[in-house]
Amino acid sequence: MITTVTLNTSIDKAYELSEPLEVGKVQRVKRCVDFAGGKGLNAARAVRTCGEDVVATGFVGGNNGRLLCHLLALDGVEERFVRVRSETRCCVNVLDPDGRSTEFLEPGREVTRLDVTVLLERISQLAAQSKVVTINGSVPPGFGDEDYAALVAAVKDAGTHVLVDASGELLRLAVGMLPTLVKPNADEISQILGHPVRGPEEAALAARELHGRGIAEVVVSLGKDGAVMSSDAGTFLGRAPKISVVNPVGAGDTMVGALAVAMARGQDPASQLRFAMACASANCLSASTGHFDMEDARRLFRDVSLERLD
Ligand code: TA6
Repeated sequence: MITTVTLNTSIDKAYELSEPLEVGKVQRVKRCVDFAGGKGLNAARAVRTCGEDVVATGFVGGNNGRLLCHLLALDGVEERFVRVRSETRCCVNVLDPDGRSTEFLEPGREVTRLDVTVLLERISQLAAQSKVVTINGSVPPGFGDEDYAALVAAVKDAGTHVLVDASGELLRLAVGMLPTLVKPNADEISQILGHPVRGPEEAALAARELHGRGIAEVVVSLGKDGAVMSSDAGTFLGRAPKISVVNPVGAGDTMVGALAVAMARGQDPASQLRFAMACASANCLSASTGHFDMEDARRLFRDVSLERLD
């Protein structure tokens, strides 16, 4: 089983426009679809699509929380959320006719100390039953740095692999806890290291630097330029075939879900990267946020190139 932790869940609203987005104008949305969102739920759907058992946990509350659980049930994902009094947020992804995506991410609503205590207990229980736990995305107000460190520690204490997809101070905190894997993008890892990271070569050096601190696998996603991974097995550059992107939102989250699947299946790091890139690319072919067709992933897998850099 794989558990995904989404502390800041969201009703993700995808707005499809018939005209380009214009600030200051009134624009009618051609098509609007709601998804159970938050990075860990995109990852959970990816795990489910790959055919592995997955449980989603984190915080949900209010009417949005009830809608999110309903949408997640339709996705076939089991949930063990902690119910809180505050309302689950919304995030809006505006899709231009040319495929450009503009996201508006709400901050999330406050959780209480009791909510945090219940969540940490839930994590310990689920981690003991899981091969891999992923911790994805931002945190709501009321969930402090020490709580985040305790969350990573609870998974490690259960002897379970922990994959973290975070940014800014949360990523810095997670790196200090030496998780099994982190998956920053180039901007996120440059923030941690304090210097710019541009392109595959610099990303490889950055990944090696974090790996050298004791993180078993460091994956740096590079968007259309692919992704690099540094591990004890070596450093690899994965490139996906060129595709016509429909909706890129959730591709990074799908990558994390697929990395968790490949790790749970005992695949070696290079195979994990190749599988994850195929799934992330397949995600970009789907109009639905954080969804992909396994047949697309299998077809794309054959064309993902993997180059060993050291
Ligand atoms: O990566 C896409 C996405 O998961 C959106 O679906 C939206 O939920 C957003 O990220 C949430 O990001 P955050 O960093 O606030 O957890």
